Amino acid sequence: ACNGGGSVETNGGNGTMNGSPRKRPRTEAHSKVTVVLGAQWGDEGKGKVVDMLATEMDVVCRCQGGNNAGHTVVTDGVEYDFHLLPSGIINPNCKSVIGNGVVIHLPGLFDEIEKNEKKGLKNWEKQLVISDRAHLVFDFHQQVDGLQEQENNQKGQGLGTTKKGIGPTYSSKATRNGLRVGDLLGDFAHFSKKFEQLANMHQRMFPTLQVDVKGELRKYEKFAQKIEPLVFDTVSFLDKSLREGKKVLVEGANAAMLDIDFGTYPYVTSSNCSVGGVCTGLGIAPMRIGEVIGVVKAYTTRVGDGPFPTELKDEIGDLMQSRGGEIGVTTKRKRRCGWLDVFLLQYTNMINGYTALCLTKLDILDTLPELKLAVAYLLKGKKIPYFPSTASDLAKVEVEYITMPGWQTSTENVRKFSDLPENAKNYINKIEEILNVPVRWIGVGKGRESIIPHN
Ligand code: 2SA
Ligand code: GDP
Ligand code: MG
Repeated sequence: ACNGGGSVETNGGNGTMNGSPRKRPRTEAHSKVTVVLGAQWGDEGKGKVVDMLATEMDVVCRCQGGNNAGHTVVTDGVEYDFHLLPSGIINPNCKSVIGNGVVIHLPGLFDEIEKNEKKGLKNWEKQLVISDRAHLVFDFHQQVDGLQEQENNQKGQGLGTTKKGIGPTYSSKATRNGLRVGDLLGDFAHFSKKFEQLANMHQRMFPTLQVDVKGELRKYEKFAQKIEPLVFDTVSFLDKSLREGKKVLVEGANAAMLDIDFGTYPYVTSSNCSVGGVCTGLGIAPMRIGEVIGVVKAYTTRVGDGPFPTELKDEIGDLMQSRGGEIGVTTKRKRRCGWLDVFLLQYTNMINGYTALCLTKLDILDTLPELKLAVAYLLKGKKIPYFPSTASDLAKVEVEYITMPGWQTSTENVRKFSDLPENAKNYINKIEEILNVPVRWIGVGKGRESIIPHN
């Protein structure tokens, strides 16, 4: 599938260096990649936005995270939840790439496929492409995730992970003893030896951990056969696709505030969920990134532990939680809710450079008489010109809000921006104005059809 060469050509004697023709890079009509990223703490509705855009795409890719993610897509009345599968998979014309930056739990992947086949997913074998460089999540990584959480909880320091083995697998990757898809498809004796060593290492760290090495290896021998036809070098696959002018979409998982570097460390996931993760998680050069669409929920939610300055622990927070159906797609935990934090969005915009925003779940705010937008943080009574880097500072900030009147009218059936209530338009315009980024779409319901374009 590789089309590596051919990027330079002799430029017909135009300019010579030491008498020999100078070589100039050929300017090719490469397409640019469109990126969809979570701008808050996740669950902004990325799945819905990806599904909407996928109808015009040739390739949809995941670049980081694993089956901790839960992306909901509702089409023709059917609700799908995707965890490892890119949300483009239900679009029959799209190739779906799981890139090198993703961590894959193969039992979870096949369960997910089976579950979605029952809902009508077809022909996934023809669409799914898996990177040979992606790391494998083993059951023991998931068990270790649970044991670490248990230990941390005893110290009152739990992170509230999804227990999907994400942290332990990225740890194995960073300590260079992880196993990749390519290792599974290579010499199985070598894979078996490395697997046993990795399992033993974790058993030394967690003496209560039980691993049936032989049983696991028997399962993985079967998985190797099952995935073999799906595995490719996705770097050259994507390079070729872009050179051919194909439309490529990248679906970010988790979100900027869960980014291992820029999020609310240590209450973060273990990958780069901001724009840099697109380049490293797929092998895509920065110059190939075009649109970066930030998905913003019209209020803020967070699932898991960690500071949350605009959190509402009152009846308004409860209303957002229940009207918004704010329950984790992977773990079924209740999501914490609060006012929209525009100061936080300014920070994630610095990192991701959004070219446009999609503001989702506006309909959830329909009943509120007034709304607040967080516009600044104060520490020791002074406004701070940066986003705090430590969880302890973030837990201490005082939030400055502006208050806006609500619209108290249903927006569920609105399909044109001009038909939105004036106060809803004002709310959207205020967000655009502070961030200086256009809100290109507004979500007023779960389905593909309930997105209002705003040009
Ligand atoms: P992990 O499991 O190591 O990645 O957990 C670390 C933190 O990252 C948070 N996290 C998430 N936050 C929002 N949505 C996620 N996906 C699921 C969903 C979550 C669920 O779509 O609802 O079902 O609970 C997700 N995945 C990870 C996590 O809560 C920790 O705070
Ligand atoms: P993701 O992780 O960013 O893909 O988001 P999730 O799927 O975890 O959570 C978003 C939830 O909100 C899902 O249940 C969606 O079906 C739902 N949703 C998305 N957009 C809208 C919207 O505009 N209005 C309403 N009411 N629900 C929405
Ligand atoms: Mg989600």
